Amino acid sequence: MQKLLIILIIKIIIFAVKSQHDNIINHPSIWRDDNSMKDVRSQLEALKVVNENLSLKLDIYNMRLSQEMKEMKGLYNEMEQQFSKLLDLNENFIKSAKINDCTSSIDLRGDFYFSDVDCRLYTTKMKYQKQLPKNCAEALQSKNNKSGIYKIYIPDSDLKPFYVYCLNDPNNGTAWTVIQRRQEGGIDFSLIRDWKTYQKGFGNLNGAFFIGLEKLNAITQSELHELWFDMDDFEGEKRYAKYDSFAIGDNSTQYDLKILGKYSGNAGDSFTSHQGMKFSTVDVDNDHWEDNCADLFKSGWWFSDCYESNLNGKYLKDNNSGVEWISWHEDYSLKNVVMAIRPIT
Ligand SMILES: [Ca+2]
Repeated sequence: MQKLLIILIIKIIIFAVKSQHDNIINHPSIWRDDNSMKDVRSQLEALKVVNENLSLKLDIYNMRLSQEMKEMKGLYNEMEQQFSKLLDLNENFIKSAKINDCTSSIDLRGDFYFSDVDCRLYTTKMKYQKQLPKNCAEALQSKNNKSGIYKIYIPDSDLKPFYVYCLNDPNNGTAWTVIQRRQEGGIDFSLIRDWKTYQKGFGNLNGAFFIGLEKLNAITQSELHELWFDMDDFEGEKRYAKYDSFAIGDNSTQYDLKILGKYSGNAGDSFTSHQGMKFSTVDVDNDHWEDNCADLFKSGWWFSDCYESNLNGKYLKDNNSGVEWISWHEDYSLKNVVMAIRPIT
């Protein structure tokens, strides 16, 4: 009986172990889960590799993009420069071709860098300038010969239209353009005397002023002019000097007194000795003296060594070297001076 019980227990144990084994072998979900995990892992690994490759490619694309952006920026800058040059060339071309209307300009210019709007603005400006008088003779003809300030435009010059004081001729002749005036009060010439200031001009057209060497050159180069000095002293006497031709050079020759014709008048000739001299200022010494005449006399003039006339000198009321015309008054500063020019008719 005891033996039989032992056999029964053993059989129960064998049955239990066998059942457990069959349970493991015959349960498919455990195997599938394990295989899925493996699949997921391998797919993850594959994705990692793909991701790394994509990241590498992205870096390469970014590098190329950055390089191309740099090149494009360089090209863009170069294009801007070329475009700016084209505009300048076009402006010069329009000027040199003397184009008067947009139709002819479009025919001549090519049509890719100068718009019709630009052309119309340009030609409108040119038409406006051409309507302006070219000198005081023309200006006063249209204003019943009334002296005063007028805007003029000198054709074919580089100067924009500018204002001048036009003076009616006392003998009913051609009007004069005043280029310099000295009188009591107004701007102090002795404080304003460097080269650039004399180039540009200074003072008040209704009072004391100097027209400026650039404008004086442009006017006297446009037509042959004559020159008139009209002067008063403090004793109430009036005298004049005239020269039948007058022109000065440009900046390249330091505005030299290039042309000066025959003298006439009652003040004496105190300007011919300056003929051929370059203009001098305190900062540009073109005179023939070992020191600087312009600095000594606080003036800008066609000094030689130093002067027979110095009408841009200091305004003084005593007998001294100031606004001076030696052939009339030596060591004497004049009260009023007008320098004026007009085209020779
Ligand atoms: Ca000198």
